[in-house]
Amino acid sequence: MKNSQKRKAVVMIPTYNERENIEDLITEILALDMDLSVVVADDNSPDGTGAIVQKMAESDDRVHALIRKKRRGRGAGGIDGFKETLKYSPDFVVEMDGDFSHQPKHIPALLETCVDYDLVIGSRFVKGGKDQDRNLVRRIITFFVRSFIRHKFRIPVRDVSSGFRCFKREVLEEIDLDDLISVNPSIVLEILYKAHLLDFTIKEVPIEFIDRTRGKTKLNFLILLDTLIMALLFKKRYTKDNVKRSA
Ligand SMILES: Nc1nc2c(ncn2[C@@H]2O[C@H](COP(=O)(O)OP(=O)(O)O)[C@@H](O)[C@H]2O)c(=O)[nH]1
Ligand SMILES: [Mg+2]
Repeated sequence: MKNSQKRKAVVMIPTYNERENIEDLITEILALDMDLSVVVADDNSPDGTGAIVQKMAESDDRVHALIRKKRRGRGAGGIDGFKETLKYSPDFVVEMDGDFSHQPKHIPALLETCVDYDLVIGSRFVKGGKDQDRNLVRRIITFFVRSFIRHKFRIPVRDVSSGFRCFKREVLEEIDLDDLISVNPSIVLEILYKAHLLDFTIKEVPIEFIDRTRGKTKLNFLILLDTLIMALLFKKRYTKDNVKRSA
């Protein structure tokens, strides 16, 4: 038995309108031969995603539905989702999207590597990683956003915007989830940046990112702009001296 398999991990999935994906995704995650449970942080999706998860939770105590009614957003939902996972005292917390872009088959490698590192990023841009071809406009935009951010933040990570990752519980406890300013997807970078300033060890493992085939992306120009503005704000907000472990 591998090291990570003896330990308990909770998978946290923020969702908004993932009705076509969520049940199959949870089923695939739970079919992995590991001690996993799942927390879905759903923003009261109009398409009924939350109800699907609640129904699964009734018959499987590894499934937990957190239905949020206030302050919708990928970031706000993720923060509450993380807080919920900590209630189950996991050794590890895996974060992933609910649209199959992040494939459950990569979870074992994330967990295994997280035995030796505090934070493990599922990365498209290390050897062996893949980013499925998306439309040219989106690739150009994200290329520039990522280059800008890597340059500005100087984090030794190639895939700074990857939301497929695994934390040792201590990282989430010490990062102070009540002291984060992102409401939207910039949360991914904000948490990574804080973890970096707190000197947690970070490792990337390759993943193959595939485009969603069901449901719609929530990314749009406004969200992208929000991400850039928030990034500039928290770059100013946090320094090595003022970011302290909250434990
Ligand atoms: N809780 C919550 N989850 C969200 C929200 N917006 C997006 N998500 C989820 O965040 C993940 C990534 O979103 P997605 O639209 O696929 O963005 P993309 O992968 O950048 O195209 C998916 O699981 C979404 O369902 C939101 O407002 N609240
Ligand atoms: Mg997606």
